[in-house]
Amino acid sequence: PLSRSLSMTSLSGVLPAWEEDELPVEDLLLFEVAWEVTNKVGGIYTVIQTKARITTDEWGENYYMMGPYFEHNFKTQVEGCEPPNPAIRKAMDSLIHNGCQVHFGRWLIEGSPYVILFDIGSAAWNLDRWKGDLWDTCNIGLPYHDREANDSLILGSLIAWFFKEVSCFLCTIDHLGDKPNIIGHFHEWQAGPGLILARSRKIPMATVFTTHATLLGRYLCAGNVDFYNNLDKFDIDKEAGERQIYHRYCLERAAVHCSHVFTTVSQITAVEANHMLHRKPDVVTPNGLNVKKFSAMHEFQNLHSTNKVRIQEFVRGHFYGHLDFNLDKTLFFFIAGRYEFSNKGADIFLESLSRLNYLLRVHRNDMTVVVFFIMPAKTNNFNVESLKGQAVRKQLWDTAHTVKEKFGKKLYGALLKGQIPDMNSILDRDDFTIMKRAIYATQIIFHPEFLSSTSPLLPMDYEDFVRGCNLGVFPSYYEPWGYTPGECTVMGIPSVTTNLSGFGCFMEEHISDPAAYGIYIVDRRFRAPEESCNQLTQFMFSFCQQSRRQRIIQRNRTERLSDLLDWRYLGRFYIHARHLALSRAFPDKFKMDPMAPLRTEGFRYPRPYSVPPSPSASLHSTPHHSDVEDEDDEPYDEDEEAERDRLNIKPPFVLGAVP
Ligand code: U2F
Ligand code: UDP
Ligand code: G6P
Repeated sequence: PLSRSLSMTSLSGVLPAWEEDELPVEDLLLFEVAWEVTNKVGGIYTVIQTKARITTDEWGENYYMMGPYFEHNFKTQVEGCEPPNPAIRKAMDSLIHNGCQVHFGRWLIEGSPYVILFDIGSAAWNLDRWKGDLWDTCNIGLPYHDREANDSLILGSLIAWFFKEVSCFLCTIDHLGDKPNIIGHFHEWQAGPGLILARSRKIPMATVFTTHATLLGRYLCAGNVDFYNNLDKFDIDKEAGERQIYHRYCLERAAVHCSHVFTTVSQITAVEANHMLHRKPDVVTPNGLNVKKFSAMHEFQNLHSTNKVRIQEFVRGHFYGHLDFNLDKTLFFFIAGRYEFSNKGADIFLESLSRLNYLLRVHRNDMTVVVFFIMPAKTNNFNVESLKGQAVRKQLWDTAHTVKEKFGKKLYGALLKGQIPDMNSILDRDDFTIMKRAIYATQIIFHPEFLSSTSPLLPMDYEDFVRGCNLGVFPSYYEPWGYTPGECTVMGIPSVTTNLSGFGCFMEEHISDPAAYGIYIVDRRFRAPEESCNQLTQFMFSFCQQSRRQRIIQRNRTERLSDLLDWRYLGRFYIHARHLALSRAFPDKFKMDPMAPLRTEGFRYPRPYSVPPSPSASLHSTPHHSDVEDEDDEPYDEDEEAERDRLNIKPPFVLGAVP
């Protein structure tokens, strides 16, 4: 959803150029397999969908995505058509003649990639036989009740069968030994069986397996375990068994070990995979975005402004009757993602907010912070009242009651003694604290659904909402990559991330002074939770102390990092992985220097030109420092700073050297 624009400006000269030998794509067929092709479940959908365009640009008609067929998804997202390639037509026919449904079309997203979708239900009658095959080939048994694992086996069996047919057909038309070679790129354990079966049947193809998280890592972290300090101590077979995921973990581990090239989405997940799956990834393939560049430099600032007005309207309605704060001096923070309370760091966020509240009060800061929790949680039914009336008002009502009771008792006591009580001391500090807390609590808004423009509560699309906010806060504990802060970045919205998230580590590695660019990285690796909370509080507090002008300048800087997250830059890691897989599967035909270093290592974005050398000073260092919130409200033209930053980088970077 981030980008629909086809007119893109070229990438800035800041990023390192990297020449990978071009693959003869006209003599190759690339298949990318994932459960989330045309099927939104979580973050893998974002990967597949945003990457489509650069891949079709490179591969044209020789690129196919494969996944499960669901009627609704097909009807709403795919335009059915005839496969242009006879090998694919033949392979599909072969499955169809054996009673399995396979659908072909163009996925209606940017790049319009071809998709081949397999109807799981139509092939389910083979399940028992295929379970037997899986057992015979690799001794992995799937339990009767695990629907997800059974479905992944059906999909995998169909896909391995399909590959077999394609490769047989290619052999029959091959006269001079010049038949196209096949590359299969499989994502996550649900795509694992296809890879395992294709390899065990010795189908001639190069394979890549990418994992976006490890099963065990996710389970262990969600279970309140000190994960990162004990990576090498877990008895992984036992842990998997105790969590009833032993068979899934076996599928994952087998796919990892069967692939020619194994990749993970971040360095931190690479380390995790080495311990949880016992293979060190060959390549790290970070997640990119399809970045939309506006022709007008300040368009994203204007969008911030217009969407902020919409959020302000919502807040006005939400706090109707008790809106005792100035909306012009109000900042909007938010967290969004799956409702994994501690994995996503909602726990330390809440704690830090209460500390922030304290700091804002003791420093008599006149800013108000309104915080949104956008997380799909269980709801019975929801309407405006359920949020506005029930939850929020009830809490205020309860507090008022408690205080009223206490007040009444004291008043009664005084009257009994024939006195009129001192009104200044009738309520003590604690009473004020509960009242403040209740008022404060009303400034957290929990939105138990993902956003949509048709929602009756906050009718905005997620992208518009993000644009209207001031800061995204994502203090995750378990986060192999984490798309949400990256999405903020390309929209020019500052965000908080951690050094336990793939994204946070990536930014830390490639930016000299991330905070100056609006990327705040909480240390959750080398500090106790208590200290991480304090650090997060400090980040938020400093953010609140910035003037409007400083925020505008910071947004400009944030947006300048977009190129680093663009698939046009990050897609090269996929290119590298495919090349490596070909060189391992077909060493006679595809050569590659096994020692060739990844040429982006050591690259770093320099500190913005206008920021003094000390990082601690960076927050307040802007070309025209101003403490006055409303002074000079027009967007600061930062083109000059951007240009100077670019010119200052000569040469853009030195290979292998960290400045
Ligand atoms: C990784 O994220 P994933 O999307 O793979 O995480 P999963 O837990 O496997 O899938 C998302 C889950 O969220 C649920 C959905 C899935 O179980 O049913 N869900 C939901 O219940 N309601 C919704 O509206 C949306 C989702 C990884 F963890 C990230 O760090 C990476 O960024 C990502 C991409 O590499 O892969
Ligand atoms: N998201 C969304 N609507 C919302 C909130 C979030 O579509 O209201 C999307 C967000 O844009 C991001 C994804 O949900 O692409 C979450 O991905 P992330 O990598 O942060 O976490 P994952 O769910 O993959 O662990
Ligand atoms: C954009 C607009 C400005 C507006 C500002 C608000 O930069 O172009 O006109 O003043 O947003 O920024 P703030 O950080 O206060 O939400």
